[in-house]
Amino acid sequence: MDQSIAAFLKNVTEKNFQQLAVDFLLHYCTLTSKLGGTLSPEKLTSIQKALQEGKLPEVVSQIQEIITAAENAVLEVAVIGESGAGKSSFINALRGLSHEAEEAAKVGTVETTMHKTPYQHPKYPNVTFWDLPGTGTPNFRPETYLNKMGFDNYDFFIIISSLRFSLNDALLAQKIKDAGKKFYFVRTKVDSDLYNEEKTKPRTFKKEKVLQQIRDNCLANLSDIGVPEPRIFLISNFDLDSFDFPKLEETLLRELPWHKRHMFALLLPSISDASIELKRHFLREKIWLEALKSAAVSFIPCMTFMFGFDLPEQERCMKEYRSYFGLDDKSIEEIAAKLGTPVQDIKGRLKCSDFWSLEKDDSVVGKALRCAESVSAVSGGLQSSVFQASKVYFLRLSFLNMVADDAKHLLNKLETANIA
Ligand SMILES: Nc1nc2c(ncn2[C@@H]2O[C@H](COP(=O)(O)OP(=O)(O)O)[C@@H](O)[C@H]2O)c(=O)[nH]1
Ligand SMILES: [Mg+2]
Repeated sequence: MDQSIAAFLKNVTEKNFQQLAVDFLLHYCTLTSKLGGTLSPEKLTSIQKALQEGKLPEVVSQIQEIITAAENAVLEVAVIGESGAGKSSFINALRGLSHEAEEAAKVGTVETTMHKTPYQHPKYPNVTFWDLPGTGTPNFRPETYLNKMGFDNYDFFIIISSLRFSLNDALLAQKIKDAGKKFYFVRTKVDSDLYNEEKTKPRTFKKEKVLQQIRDNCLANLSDIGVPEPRIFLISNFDLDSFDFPKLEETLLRELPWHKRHMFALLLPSISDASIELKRHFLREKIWLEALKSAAVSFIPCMTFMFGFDLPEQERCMKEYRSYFGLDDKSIEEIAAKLGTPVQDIKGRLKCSDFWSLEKDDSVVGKALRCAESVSAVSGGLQSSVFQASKVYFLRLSFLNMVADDAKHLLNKLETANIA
């Protein structure tokens, strides 16, 4: 049973608002990952204050505002680099697409234009990656480039190179900085560098040493061209989980505005236990905030409403979670093809893929309902709105945990087969 919701209901019933505010903050901190969640420190304080004063309608409206902003967040990412640097590959990786997928950006095509090309995320239409032409094109003018590219629209800039960064990259970075926006240098193809080094110096080859050399060279290169403290991430588009990609993800997440973090966490490809856990954290936070809101609503006279979470809605919810973690039917088909295994074999190993047999499983749905009953009993009997809210909470939570555990299980299988 989730103590936090039961404690919330008990404290509201007993009008123990001081305790309510303390519990809220304590529980929120245990709920979110070390990278924080969707609530800014200011929002946390302001919800806490409303709880302390027993202003439940205000709590409801604040939480609703946060959820709406997180769900509707728009993310526009600019990716700049020369033709061949690995922009298309990087964009496809972030969109969770293989190069052969129909919607994938074409890899290995030589660009000569000065146009920008948008690539929408296949699952999150509010997220767009923009492939921007490199700064090495003959027509490049740092003064006009950013205006031409619609500078203001981007949340941040990724400047990509597979070799050295140019003076024009440095000028661009300065302009981005002057405008108060964030940029990150990404050095691609480190897998190739390692491969080449190992081939040419098999006796003395040391992976860490080569990576350090690449890093030092990039830093020296950027410092030479006037970027004082650059942040540089070494990656391989063929092996995202290795090298600095996880660090890049963390850094971007930390530096995004609070309301955009939920969307960003969802779009990250489920390529490591860490990214799966991060998604679990953000989704758990949302489920909890929604439960808190519903619990608060049920104590506001005239505001109580019945909301259903019937079977079709539960099925939809499960489908949504499967999609977030890359366990939707289409993704499973792709994984099956990679593993050379029939789709049914993979589905048979995933608890989340058969919603209807899950419905009959007492350890899932029955357990959630029993939890909901015991929680709502705390507030002085089975008030139907409280029971409904608790039911939604426990069901969603158990669906989420099931899907996240399945995603980890499948990842482990892919890693064992060495094709993650
Ligand atoms: N070894 C290796 N090759 C890469 C990497 N990223 C891209 N490539 C290859 O580099 C070539 C150019 O990549 P592409 O994504 O089309 O670059 P773009 O022109 O900047 O869009 C293609 O053959 C890619 O397969 C990487 O991280 N490692
Ligand atoms: Mg390209």
